[in-house]
Amino acid sequence: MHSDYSVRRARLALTASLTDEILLVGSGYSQFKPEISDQQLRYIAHQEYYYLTGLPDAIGGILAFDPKDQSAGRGENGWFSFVPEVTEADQVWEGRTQLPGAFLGEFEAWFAARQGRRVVMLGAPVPGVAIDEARTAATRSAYLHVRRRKEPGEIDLMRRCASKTVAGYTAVLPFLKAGFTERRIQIELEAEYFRRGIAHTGYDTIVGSGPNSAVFHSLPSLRTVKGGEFILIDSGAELERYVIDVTRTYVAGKPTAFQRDLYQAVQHAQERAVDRCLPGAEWKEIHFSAALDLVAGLVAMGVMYGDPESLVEQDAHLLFFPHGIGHMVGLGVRDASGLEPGRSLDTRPSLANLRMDLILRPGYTVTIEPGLYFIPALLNDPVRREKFHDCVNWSLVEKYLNLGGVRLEDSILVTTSQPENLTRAIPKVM
Ligand SMILES: [Mn+2]
Repeated sequence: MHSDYSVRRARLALTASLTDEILLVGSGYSQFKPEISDQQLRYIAHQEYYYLTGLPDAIGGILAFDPKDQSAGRGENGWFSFVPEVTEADQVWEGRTQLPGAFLGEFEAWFAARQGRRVVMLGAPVPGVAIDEARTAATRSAYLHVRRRKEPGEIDLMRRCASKTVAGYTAVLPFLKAGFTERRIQIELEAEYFRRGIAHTGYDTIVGSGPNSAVFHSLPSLRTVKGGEFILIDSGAELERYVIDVTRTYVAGKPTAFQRDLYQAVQHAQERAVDRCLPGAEWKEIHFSAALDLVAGLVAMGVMYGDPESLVEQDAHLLFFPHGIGHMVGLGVRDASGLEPGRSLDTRPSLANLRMDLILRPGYTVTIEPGLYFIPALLNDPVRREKFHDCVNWSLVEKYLNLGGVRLEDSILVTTSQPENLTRAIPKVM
């Protein structure tokens, strides 16, 4: 992406409104594999650093800002970039080349010359530096808010991720049958991404068949799919650190009436939730409206009993929909979620898994991912069975305890008018 990072840095400097404090943004360190090995885990620069520099592999890099140097015209408007000095070994073993900027070894003197001043720290921690906790928290909150509205270049990258992901899901359709393993499905899906120039998936691909479709982070196993089982795939391609987040649920063969009803309940809730992604919308309301729609679906199916609104008020939806409706996505699969500036955390237990409390605005990219699951760990719990004795058709639940679940997830761009589903073209087949 060709982005003017200096504009982003200037915007942060303005937002942080620092007078005397030093701002440090750490890229973070690489990690060796926890074994006797000279191999390192894939390095992922902290997104708060990457957003300001575009440097994906400045290991240990520090971006520093001194507001006093800004007014004195030193550095690049007060900004200084310290990057690792590439050694011969780095060149020989890793093929690294020297990045522009000052060497990290010069940071100590730079920092010592500013001794005694308060430090605000973003990104990954810079070791050995004491920070002003309150100013750091406030600055991070303001920075997150600045990052939420996506620039055209960021949205363009997400569109390109989506088109590669369409190709992957399309290529895998012939393998969504009895007899193939979850691993084979992953292989066919990801091979298509890689053929199309993708270097990484946006997150570890989830493939869950049968009961595994109700395990949220079920990594692909050697389990062989049986006829009539759900196959849930949660996967998205990554380009230049930008990702989309998509889930589809399929059936190996012909769905039963019950599977179809469950699927349609989720699909209906998802469509309505997407339509609600309008500027000014409250995320919590989108979440609760979706919970209401899902519960209404379960009541219509005879899985739950009672008035949907009252069931949601009692948190009965958490039996079958125990996660949030979605989160921000873009620069990483967990992008700048969190709180609307000035808000404090809503501690209702039913919101424990909702990753943000925000008002939607044009340029925000969010996932909408309702799901309905039969999760034995929750549904076999005697406390829940007692508490919701009259709300649930427990004998029906008993019958479907191994069915798994359905989730449908798309990445949505909030605009000034109707929301745009960036991942609409990824096939939904039921
Ligand atoms: Mn997601």
